[in-house]
Order: sequence, then structure tokens, then C-alpha cells
Amino acid sequence: MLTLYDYLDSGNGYKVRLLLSQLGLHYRYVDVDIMKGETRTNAFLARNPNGRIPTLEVPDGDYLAESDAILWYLADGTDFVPAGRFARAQVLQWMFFEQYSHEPYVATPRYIVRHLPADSERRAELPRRLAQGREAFKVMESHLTRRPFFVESHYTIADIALYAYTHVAEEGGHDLGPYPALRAWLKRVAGQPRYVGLHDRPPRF
Ligand SMILES: N[C@@H](CCC(=O)N[C@@H](CS)C(=O)NCC(=O)O)C(=O)O
Repeated sequence: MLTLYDYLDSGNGYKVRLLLSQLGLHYRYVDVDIMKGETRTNAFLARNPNGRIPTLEVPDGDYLAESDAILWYLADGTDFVPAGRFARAQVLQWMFFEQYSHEPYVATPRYIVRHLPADSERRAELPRRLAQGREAFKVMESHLTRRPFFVESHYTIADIALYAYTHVAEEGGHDLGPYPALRAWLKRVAGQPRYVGLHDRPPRF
């Protein structure tokens, strides 16, 4: 049995929940309240010394952290990862892009706006982060103008990795209006079989 340690409002966790649903895999869901410091308890740090969800416990009892590594572990050998060497590297290319050039500028503003007090000093970060996020959206828009999905014209874990925080980007102050190809891609992802939403309660919650 797979066990996912996660927090329902986390886009990083949602990537894994979406893929688990689309693969039709059963799993145990353990809610870890990041706002109450539950990722920093000794019990949790023994599972992931980096103190972050999502963390996946695999059937032999080992733990895997980092959302995109978990996506790869679950999807490798399925249609969600291409077979060709170059296309596999392209999937990694987009997942690294997501972690370095997208997530800090799309997920973090949403975290600041949704989870921190209105007078938080971190609000001062928002203009710079939103500007960087717009740069990431321009890269995505340009790519998606010419193709329906990020790699090989079909849906892969590169789409899942980028979808998770893009589809709720406006909750952090972004405006997706200027990116029509990106918005059309969001609809294509939401139309995939066995799609689940960010806040849909996982089975065995
Ligand atoms: N690069 C990591 C980021 C994970 C991450 O930042 N998780 C956040 C929630 S989205 C977390 O666990 N925060 C709680 C904490 O830092 O204690 C991934 O992609 O999984």
C-alpha cells in the first residue's frame, strides 16, 4: 500500500493526488497540517528530514520526497512518461523549469495571500514574485501556442507538474487573461480521464 503524507491545499501534493487518481492507484492519505508545524515534528522529520509534504511511503517502507520525483516514480513505465530518450529528458526539463522558474513565483504568492496574515511582511515580496511568474507564463504560452501539451503532443507528468499551481495562480494575484493558449491547455488538462480537483477529498481520507 502507498501512503501519501500531504496537505489538501498544497499544489505540490495535488500533483501526486491527481496522478494517483489517473493511474487508478489506491493509497492511504495522511493529512499533515503544515500551518500547525506538523511537518517539523520528530516523527515527520524521520520520514522526510527536509520537513515537507508531499512525502510518499512506498510499499517496502521507504519514503520518497519532492513532488516531481514522486510523479516520476509513480508514472515511469506508464503512458504518463514517454518512452523515447529525448522526450523523457524533455519531461524532466519542464519539471525542473516548474521547480526553479515557476513554483517560487506562482505557488509562493498564493501561499502568502492565502495562508499568511494580511499584514505579513512577506507581502512585500509579491510584486517581484508576480513579475517573475509572468515570465514563466510567457514561456509556457509561447510553447503551448504550437502544441496541445508540453511534450510529444500528449498528456504527461510534465503537464501535471505545471498544472497544479497554474490553475490556481489567480488566487495568488496573477492574471491569466493575457495567456489564451495556456488557458486552453488548462481546460484540456481538466478534461483528462479520472481528473480530480485540488480540494477533492482523497479516498480513505
Ligand atoms: N520542492 C518540494 C516543495 C515541497 C513544499 O514546499 N511543501 C510545502 C507545502 S506545498 C511544505 O511542506 N511546507 C511545510 C513546511 O515547510 O514545513 C516539492 O515539490 O515537493
